[in-house]
Amino acid sequence: MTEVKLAVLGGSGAGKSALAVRFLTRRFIGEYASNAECIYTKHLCLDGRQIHLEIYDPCSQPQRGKLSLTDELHWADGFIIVYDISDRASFAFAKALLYRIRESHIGACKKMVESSLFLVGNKQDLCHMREVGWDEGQKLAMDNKCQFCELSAAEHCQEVMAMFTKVLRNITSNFKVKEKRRPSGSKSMAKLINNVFGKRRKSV
Ligand SMILES: Nc1nc2c(ncn2[C@@H]2O[C@H](COP(=O)(O)OP(=O)(O)OP(=O)(O)O)[C@@H](O)[C@H]2O)c(=O)[nH]1
Ligand SMILES: [Mg+2]
Repeated sequence: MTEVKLAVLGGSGAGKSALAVRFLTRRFIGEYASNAECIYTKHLCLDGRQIHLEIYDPCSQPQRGKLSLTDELHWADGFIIVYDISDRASFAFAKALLYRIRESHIGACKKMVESSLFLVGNKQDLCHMREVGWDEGQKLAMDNKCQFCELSAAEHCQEVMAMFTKVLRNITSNFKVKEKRRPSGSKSMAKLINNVFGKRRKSV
């Protein structure tokens, strides 16, 4: 069983919970509790490999102020950074998050970090209220060498499934490279960090 930890980060109201819930249940509910962070867990099979997935969905993140992500950065194997295409402030927040993640991984294998990052422009169905151009999202992703897509958690079930699957595939192929390089040792440290970084858990 491969354990994968994925953090969905972004500004308040960008659609983090909507995306996570869409992937886990294939449903869009409309309103999601935002006063508590949680970790959803799910077992799935990807390319014949059994995966125990944990998705961290934080509660509302202030768009201003100090961006402290130390716990998340240690915990997660990959990140989905979400912004709302109809909210420029959320794009600025996504930019700051990307910068913070990349900066914290200086020294680590760059390619692995880049391939486990996905920038998502959510709420594409609100394109009549668009404040962030597709090309701006694409450029930010290119500058940070991460993957990018625009979609709508509300309307695009298949796109959401495909985006999560792509991230998971990249993360598990990173694991394969790591396994070859370092056969043991990292698991217990990950568990230790996980214990310190205890969160409310939900099974879906
Ligand atoms: N039109 C539209 N609304 C969306 C979409 N995704 C989410 N929303 C709405 O945007 C609002 C915020 O969505 P959430 O998923 O709660 O956003 P969040 O990033 O988890 O917000 P916090 O937990 O408060 O930080 C809700 O009213 C959702 O129904 C989308 O693709 N299209
Ligand atoms: Mg939320």
